[in-house]
Amino acid sequence: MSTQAQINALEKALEKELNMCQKFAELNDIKAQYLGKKSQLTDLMKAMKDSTPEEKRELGQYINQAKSTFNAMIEAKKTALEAASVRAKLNQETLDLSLPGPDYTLGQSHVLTQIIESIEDLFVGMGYVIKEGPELESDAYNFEKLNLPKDHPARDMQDSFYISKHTLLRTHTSPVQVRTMLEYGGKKPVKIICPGKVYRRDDDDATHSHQFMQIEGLVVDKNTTMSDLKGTLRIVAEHLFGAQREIRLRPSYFPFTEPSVEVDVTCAQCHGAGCPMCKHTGYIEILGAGMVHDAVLEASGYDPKIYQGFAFGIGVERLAMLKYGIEDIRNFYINDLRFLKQFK
Ligand code: FA5
Repeated sequence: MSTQAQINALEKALEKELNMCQKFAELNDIKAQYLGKKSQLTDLMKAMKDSTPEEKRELGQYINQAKSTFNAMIEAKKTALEAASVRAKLNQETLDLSLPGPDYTLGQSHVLTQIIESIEDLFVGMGYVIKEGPELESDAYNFEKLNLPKDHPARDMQDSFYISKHTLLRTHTSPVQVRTMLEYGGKKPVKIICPGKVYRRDDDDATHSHQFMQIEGLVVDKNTTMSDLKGTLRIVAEHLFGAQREIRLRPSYFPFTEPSVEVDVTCAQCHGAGCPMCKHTGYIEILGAGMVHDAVLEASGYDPKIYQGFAFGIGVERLAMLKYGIEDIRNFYINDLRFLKQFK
């Protein structure tokens, strides 16, 4: 049989085998059988060695042509097998779009975060800048520069957790007043609020916690007056509680403000009649405030003859309790989802 005839026969045989082949593994065997070292095509190549140069050229051409034809046939089969396998997989994985999806629960911010964000929005809208300060604070910033020298009796108002002789967990957010005024270098006006955690050695009860949150506010400028403070506090109270809840300013004492006031809002529980939640006073205290003391302005680089300021420190938990009528401050910290989910 001529070489050409043998090649034709091989091609037919290959075609037949490929038609029957259903698996990739079989395809590899077929390739070895028709194109490998022990294939008939290789035998034909070897047999060429006894031919004349003329015949060699002609036979070589046939054989090379056959090689690329066989390769192309095998590759085509490979592509067809791959496509069939993808089709089969897709058929298996069809989605049933009518099935209900998994039941995800959408979380929400903690109620205290919601209150803080709402107050931040209010103040940013009035041109205030939001500042932060460290929770681990120096005695100098927490007390001394706020007109509370060492051994001053008013330090007893805020029992503290000392970490070392000069370092404590801040008892209020007021040190951020000092930090900001020093940062501004006594030259430009200040208009900031500062939310954050504070710590005191208070005994925990329905309205006191050893760790709670405050929002400090500070405005320093020329011609700042007590009526600016009062107007600002009224805006805060109306923003949170609406116009119908009463606020009252009580004269008070803070070493870092003069004059000083404490601001109370009518109790959410009894609306002013008196109940255990408000200790039968009808009001709950929400913040301390006042005009920044000259000594504090001076210690922070501001000349009190040119600049005046007002400041306030809001208790965030107390605000939330008043807003939503929550009876016990400890509810905020115990992570009971039944409680937290109410504030979506
Ligand atoms: C202060 O902390 C002052 N730094 C506030 C201030 C700032 C006055 C600027 C003047 C100028 P006071 O100790 O009253 O003040 O605390 C402020 C508010 O924090 C209180 O009105 C109350 O709402 C809240 N608060 C105080 N102690 C606790 C506590 N143990 N648990 C929860 N909230 C508290």
